Amino acid sequence: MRTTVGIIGAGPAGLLLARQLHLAGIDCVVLENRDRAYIEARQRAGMLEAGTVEALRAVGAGSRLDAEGLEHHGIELRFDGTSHRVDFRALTGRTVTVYAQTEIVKDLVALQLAEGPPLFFGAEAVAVEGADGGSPRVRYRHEGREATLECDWIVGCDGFHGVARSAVPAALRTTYERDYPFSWLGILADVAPSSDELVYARGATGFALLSMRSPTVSRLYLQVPNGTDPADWPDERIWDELDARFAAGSDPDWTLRRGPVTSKTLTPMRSFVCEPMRHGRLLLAGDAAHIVPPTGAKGLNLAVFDVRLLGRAFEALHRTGSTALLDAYPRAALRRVWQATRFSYDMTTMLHVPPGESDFDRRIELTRLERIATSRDAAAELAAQYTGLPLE
Ligand code: RFL
Ligand code: PHB
Repeated sequence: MRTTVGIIGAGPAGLLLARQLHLAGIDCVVLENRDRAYIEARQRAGMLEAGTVEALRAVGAGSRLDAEGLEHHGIELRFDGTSHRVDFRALTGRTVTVYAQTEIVKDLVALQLAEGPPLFFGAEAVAVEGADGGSPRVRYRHEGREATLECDWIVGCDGFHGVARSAVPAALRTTYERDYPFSWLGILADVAPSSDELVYARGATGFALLSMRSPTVSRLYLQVPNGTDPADWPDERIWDELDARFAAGSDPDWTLRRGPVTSKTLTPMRSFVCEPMRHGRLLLAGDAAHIVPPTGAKGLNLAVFDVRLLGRAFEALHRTGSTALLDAYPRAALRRVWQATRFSYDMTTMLHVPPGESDFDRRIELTRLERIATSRDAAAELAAQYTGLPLE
């Protein structure tokens, strides 16, 4: 098989890129090692920057998002017995939208299966070869057979555990990494969200986040030790701990609504950046090149930002023959990646309680939160980062 752009991975990055290329008249093929049901059910992100919403609309994937997405004008920070609202609209003029990653994937898969380009499920890329020459190729396994996809360009959108990154020779690759001494236990519950906006809480015993998927489904997260077995957390224990961490908002009437828990997952927290994001005719995008802890709600938004740059770069190449934008891609993408990495790190360290935290460290983190709660300048910086920095 032969194509212009071979895309590995049908997560949000690979699917959106395929759609952009298809609309620009550039042919491509997407290889995805899982099946459709699996990728459409994988519970992950929920909070979209305005630029992400625009990118989805621009490729014709905005109709359900516009009908069902929940526009949010701010978030609430709770710590030290008080609640503070960060008003994004007042501080930046921008808003964010709650719309689940599962729904974005469903919308993009439906479009691609209806209109093309080819999307192969159960197609596992095993190696990227020839990236530094003129004829790169992906070797993959599909329906029990080994096959080769010959390409002009390859884009690795295969997530953190994919194979594309390893095709950048180790001697040319630098990785920056930080693990955190805690994980998130995430639940979905069939109950109306207890707040109209997201609540990020630093309780005495750790972090908790109240988010949502719809007016009838809540998404909640709880900081737990690394290696926690979700089976050790029966529903009652989760609700009691969430209650304790969300307690003590300024509103005495606030209560956490409980309901049937329909899913429980554990997510370790990691910061990871791989440089460069290009090797010859191989480009990396999304989680294949970088991971942020989810506290800043940036992972999916960064993946979308990467492929917006790539979409424009391939379009320019197609129209004018110039690779200038492709050449500029790694630097442009990494500038934003590092901003988001710093922001996610700050949100994570400020809101979590690491094991053995000293009194001094606790006071420092509370002081950072208090500054955001009392200074328009400090709140505006959080709001600018959370709602998304401008495209350039
Ligand atoms: P994905 O979504 O991991 O997709 C990669 C795809 O590649 C496939 N694949 C392969 N295919 C073929 N051959 C191979 N060898 C392959 N190896 C892998 C995989 O099956 C998969 O389909 O990467 P992509 O597209 O870069 O998208 C990134 C996002 O998924 C991720 O950054 C976000 O989910 C992160 N994230 C959040 N991001 C936000 O912007 N806002 C949020 O609110 C937010 N919340 C979250 C999150 C991630 C979380 N978890 C579970 C890590 C909350 C959580 C709990
Ligand atoms: C989510 O709704 O899953 C979500 C929202 C905000 C975050 C992380 C996850 O920071």
